[in-house]
Amino acid sequence: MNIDKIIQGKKVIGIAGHINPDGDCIGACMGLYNYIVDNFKESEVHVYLEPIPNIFKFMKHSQIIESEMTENHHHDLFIALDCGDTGRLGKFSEYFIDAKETFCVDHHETNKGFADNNYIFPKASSACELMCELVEDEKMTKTIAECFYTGIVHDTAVFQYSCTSSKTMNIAGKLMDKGIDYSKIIDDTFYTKTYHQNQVMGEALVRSKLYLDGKCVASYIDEEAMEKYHVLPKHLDGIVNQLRVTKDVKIAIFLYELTKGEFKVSLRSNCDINVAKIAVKFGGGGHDKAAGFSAFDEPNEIINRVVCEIANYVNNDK
Ligand SMILES: [Mn+2]
Repeated sequence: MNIDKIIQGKKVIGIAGHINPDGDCIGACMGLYNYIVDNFKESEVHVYLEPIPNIFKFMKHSQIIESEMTENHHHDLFIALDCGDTGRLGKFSEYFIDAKETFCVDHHETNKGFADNNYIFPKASSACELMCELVEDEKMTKTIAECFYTGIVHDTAVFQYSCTSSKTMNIAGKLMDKGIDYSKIIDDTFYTKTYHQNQVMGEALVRSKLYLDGKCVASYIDEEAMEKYHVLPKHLDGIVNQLRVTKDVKIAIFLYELTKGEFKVSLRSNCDINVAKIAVKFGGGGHDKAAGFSAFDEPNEIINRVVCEIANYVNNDK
């Protein structure tokens, strides 16, 4: 499949990613935006995303992102990136439903192919890896490569997760050949944390508890702790990954209070247990090694319910 054929001749194009946008979804949206404005000058393009973290604002033209539906746009083509279903588009699903033609590029196992045309490969590391397959290599500028590289780095946790394939590495190598400052992208967007972010991570680690004979670890950060350390939910990236690398732990659970009383639950697996299946049981979704859902309850109640569910799997796992 070639994305040029899908874009060709479309006057008004909308691009959107999932709610709580991460590096992969932002990188895919901005890489595609830059690709279209460079090569399809007759098209008008809009990118719709909730406000993005400052670390991703280095991506060229990220200031054009529209976070509100101020005007009633009608699109000839609407492209959903890194979204498993229309619900993940949040309010922008209205634009998707209204569009003349739709296209979806995604790597979520739970994606049933909700667009007119779909490019869905659950084995791909990231939506950005799939975008690299869809665009024409000679039209890939350094600017576009920076966006897609950022997405791959974030969804693989710097080529660490098992979703990283030799294909991922080859694509990343091609992006490096475009002259991007890859170590700066990795440091500035992935590893660098503020003092307060490090402190709240410390708090989450101190609070963490082991379950199921040490095969499972869980922790949470509520509003009170976020206030104490002057951080917001979007500043808690990386905590669940640190929990995950606890020795002998197979599954890590991390909760944070998204809005009053509502917790976002992140699950990470180090083994054959598919956490997407567990997340789906609680109304969420994701990938086999990284998944999540939202729940309204006391954090310890939620943890107990998830641990009970995991117990069914842990005993059968090698
Ligand atoms: Mn992704």
